[in-house]
Amino acid sequence: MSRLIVVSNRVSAPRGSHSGAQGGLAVALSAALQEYRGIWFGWSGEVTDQFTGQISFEREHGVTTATIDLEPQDVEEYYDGYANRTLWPLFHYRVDLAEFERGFADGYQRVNERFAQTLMPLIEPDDVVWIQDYHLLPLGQELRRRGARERMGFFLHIPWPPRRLLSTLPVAEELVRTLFAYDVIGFQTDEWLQSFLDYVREEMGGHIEGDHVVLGERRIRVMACPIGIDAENFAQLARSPQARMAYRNMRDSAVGRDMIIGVDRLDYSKGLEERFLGYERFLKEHPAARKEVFLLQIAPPSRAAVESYRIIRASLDSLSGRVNGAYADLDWVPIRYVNQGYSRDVLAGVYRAAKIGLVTPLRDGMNLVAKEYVAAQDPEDPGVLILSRFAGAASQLTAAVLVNPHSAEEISDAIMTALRMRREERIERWRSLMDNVEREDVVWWRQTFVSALMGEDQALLVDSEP
Ligand code: GDG
Repeated sequence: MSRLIVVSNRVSAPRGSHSGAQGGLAVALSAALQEYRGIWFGWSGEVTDQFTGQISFEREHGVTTATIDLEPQDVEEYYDGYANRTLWPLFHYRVDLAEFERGFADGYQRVNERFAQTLMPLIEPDDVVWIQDYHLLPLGQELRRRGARERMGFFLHIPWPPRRLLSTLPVAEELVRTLFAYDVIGFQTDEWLQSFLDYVREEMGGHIEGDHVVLGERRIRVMACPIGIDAENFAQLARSPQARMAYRNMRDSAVGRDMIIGVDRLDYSKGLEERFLGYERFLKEHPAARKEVFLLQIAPPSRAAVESYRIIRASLDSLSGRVNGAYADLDWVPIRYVNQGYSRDVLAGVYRAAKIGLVTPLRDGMNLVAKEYVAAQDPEDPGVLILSRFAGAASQLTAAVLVNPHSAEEISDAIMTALRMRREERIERWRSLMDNVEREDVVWWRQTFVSALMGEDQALLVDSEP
């Protein structure tokens, strides 16, 4: 059987499949690596004065991780620079925030070469290589240049921008061309896939043949393969002792009011300002409903080295302060705004205690918080998910109350609709959401992608025909 080599910017060491602290993606990839006796390769998160290419191996719970340290300049140009100041904003439709600097592009290229150079000796014939996300777009090509002939796939976790937007990136075409080194490319949704195809067709003269795209000599498989969560595990987590305690604490502190929950990395793509403004509008338009609710926004800071993240943080501090200043009373604060992270089991209990899950990104590859909120609900008395139309998750979670996150009126109306929704309708919508979250879960995601990568999906399709 082939081994699987997973490559991502950072590696999260597996800490046991039921650990409350571990993220869903780490669980998913660890499970795949256990099954295929694989290696997970990436940056350790550590810096060193001089890049040596020395690999640190660790083995835990049946998974081998292999990590390298980077130089400070690498982190500045590749990670904080090209990945998070150029590609991230541009791919989230924020060309106004995207910084185009040759130094960033050079650093990005250099680190991708460093990844290729250190990874190459670890790859054995028959291995299958699966590369994750926008940090490593050209890695496949760098591996091919060094002689790799194994099957290689790439999965993009974030949106693919529309053609004309991507064209604003200097050397966009060269970057896109590197993707043709892969055998399979996966996107979260059909919308992102179509934008990619549009670019390849219109800007590069490629053409589409069924689920393949052809450019010159290269013919590669493309697919929409939405990522899911470990639904069963998350639903169990929501019933764990830690979660129950968090649930009770939240209920006690709510003193009979309904909680609206938001959980996001502090990122401008998540629509936090728009969410606060929508909620403020609700408070303004519905004075009688004011003290029935409060909004708990959990937003752990991220990418603090990047200026646009410091700006959004300051602006949220002031916006939450303004709303609370205008509406708070002796015994009530409309927004509880918390800038720290919590363990996954506590988070699960908090989701379960919330009457409304408010998920309003302006643009999001998928959004796993929406799925976690659904999985954590009590089937007898579920809460209501309000979800942005511009999250990848909206293409699957159509039974949510869908909103345009740019419209404060729509957010305000949706909160009112959710608060007044009868139990039968909440159960009906939740059942439909949960069916999807359970069916297209994270195991389905990785199996779908990996079988396409191994060229087994055609066989599976034939086998499953009556
Ligand atoms: C990228 C794409 C795509 C958040 N706060 C805490 C915490 N979290 C966890 C959530 C969730 C994860 O972080 C966030 O995942 P998202 O999917 O919402 O967003 P990104 O981080 O932007 O992820 C996204 C994803 O990749 C996967 O492909 O869905 O579109 O942007 O799991 O629960 N976890 C803990 N404490 C917190 O305070 N433990």
